[in-house]
Amino acid sequence: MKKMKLIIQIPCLNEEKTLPTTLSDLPKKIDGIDEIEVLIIDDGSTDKTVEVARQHGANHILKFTNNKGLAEAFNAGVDACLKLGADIIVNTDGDNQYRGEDIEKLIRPIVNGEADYVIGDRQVNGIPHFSLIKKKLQILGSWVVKHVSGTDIPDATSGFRALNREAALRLNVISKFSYTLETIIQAGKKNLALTHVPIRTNEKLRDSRLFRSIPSYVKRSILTIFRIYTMYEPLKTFSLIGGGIFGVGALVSLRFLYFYLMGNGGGHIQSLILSAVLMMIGFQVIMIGLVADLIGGTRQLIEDTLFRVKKIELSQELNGNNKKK
Ligand SMILES: Nc1nc2c(ncn2[C@@H]2O[C@H](COP(=O)(O)OP(=O)(O)O)[C@@H](O)[C@H]2O)c(=O)[nH]1
Ligand SMILES: [Mg+2]
Repeated sequence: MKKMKLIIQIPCLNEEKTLPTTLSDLPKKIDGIDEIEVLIIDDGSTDKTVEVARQHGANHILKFTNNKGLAEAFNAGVDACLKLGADIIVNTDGDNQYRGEDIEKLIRPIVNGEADYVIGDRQVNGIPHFSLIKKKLQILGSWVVKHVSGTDIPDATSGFRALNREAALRLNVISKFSYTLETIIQAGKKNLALTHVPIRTNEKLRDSRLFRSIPSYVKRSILTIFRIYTMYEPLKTFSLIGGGIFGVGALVSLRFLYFYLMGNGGGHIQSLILSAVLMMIGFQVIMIGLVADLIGGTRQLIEDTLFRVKKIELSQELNGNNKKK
């Protein structure tokens, strides 16, 4: 049977204080897994994250010269894991928020061949150190993501996730802020086998760096969801917006028609102009949707090509590595 290799990746921004605990908590052995390695992605930390990671047994370190953001770190990590021959990739946080022992539970659906992508569900409602507003926002956000992606993931912003090679090769993160929402929507739209398992969280060791202020967090999340949804459902999105504008225009024109038939059309030329303008704009927006839909078709082909190119690249790279050995 083929050997199974698990790589645990941890994106880090200045985590020298909490990284030792996080690393020592990671499992050394899991049933059904032959090798476990750890990859640290250091996103331009200005503290001793890299030294600490080395001292505490990280097998691989990917170091960015400057801060590029969590989404890019996640991407680069997944890419590196694939090149290192990972069959399963687990992402966890450097602040010891998640529990190493839950990794076994998290990867089980993948090991059993039942899922491509597994999200750890923190059961946000029960976390004592989350404020009420943070809980409500997480739940509302997850609800939106559920509907937009057509999946049933209860905790969309969880950073505790596992993916197999198929998912790792298929998902292409493009947003800058965070990979969490985007990869769920993509996985849903690309029909990957997505599932979730309940996990526990540890007490908070420091404040969240991603959830700095509520308005900025909400704004960025809404933008990400809208953008990724539109990317995969351009015609629906634009038709809805265009249809709405056109509909308002049509109602205004009905109003004009009513006055016109009552013999009082002359006094309502403004309504006529407004309705014509609205209907034209609405129609144009729908047409833009058609164009976006055509571009979306091209994107699908490009993504498929990318998938195949990555596979070829990886098979060459892995063969090369084996020969060197
Ligand atoms: N690569 C990268 N990682 C980050 C950045 N900000 C936070 N992180 C990491 O992302 C993970 C989650 O961040 P955290 O501040 O705990 O946010 P939380 O998920 O809301 O608790 C941690 O491992 C951080 O080190 C960043 O700008 N770049
Ligand atoms: Mg955290």
